[in-house]
Amino acid sequence: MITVDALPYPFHFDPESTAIVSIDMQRDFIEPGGFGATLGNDIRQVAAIVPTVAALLSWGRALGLTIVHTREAHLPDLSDCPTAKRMRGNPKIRIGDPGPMGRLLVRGEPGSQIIPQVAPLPGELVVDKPGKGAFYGTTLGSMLEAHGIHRLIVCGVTTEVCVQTTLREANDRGYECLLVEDAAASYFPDYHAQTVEMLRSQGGIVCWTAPLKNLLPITA
Ligand code: TIU
Repeated sequence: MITVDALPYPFHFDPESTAIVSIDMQRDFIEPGGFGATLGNDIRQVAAIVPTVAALLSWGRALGLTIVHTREAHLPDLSDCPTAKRMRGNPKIRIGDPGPMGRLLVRGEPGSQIIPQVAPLPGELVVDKPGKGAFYGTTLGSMLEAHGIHRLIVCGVTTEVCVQTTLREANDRGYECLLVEDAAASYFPDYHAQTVEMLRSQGGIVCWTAPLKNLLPITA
């Protein structure tokens, strides 16, 4: 077992049973004109973590971890998008509508593609998810089971929405999870900080947290 200096206490993992899950690092959340921007958000907050996520993925690849990428993206006929989700808020364009990067939050459209700096390499797992959590409506659970994965090292966007929902889903399914604090971001820095604090409170009620610098010294 490898030990990471983490909060609220050290996190242990072995490379064979651990996956990095990189959540929704797609153009729709990070680039101008995407879903995140249409909701009125300042995308600079989330774009800032791209180099940190890239460094985390490089570290995980060198260590031989399983790498999973998720994308929040609906079927082209929107049959997996509840009307309630599509109608929520008051955006200029809605899920499925044409935008500067193709149809918003739809599978296969340019906006649903993971940005090049943190894109999947051949052989890495990619999960399209209709919800905020990566387990809901996907085969992620069975994929992880097939790979013998029991621990998840999690990064991506946004901390209090898809990252937090995925961590809670994973926790309820028995996975031990480490959130890499500076490899996750919210459009709202305060929400990020509060979510990190909340998740690791009460003795790590949902997960452990650590900054990337605590992982990088660990080498194969
Ligand atoms: N709006 C927001 O903060 N996030 C999302 O809608 N999806 C993800 O977090 N990926």
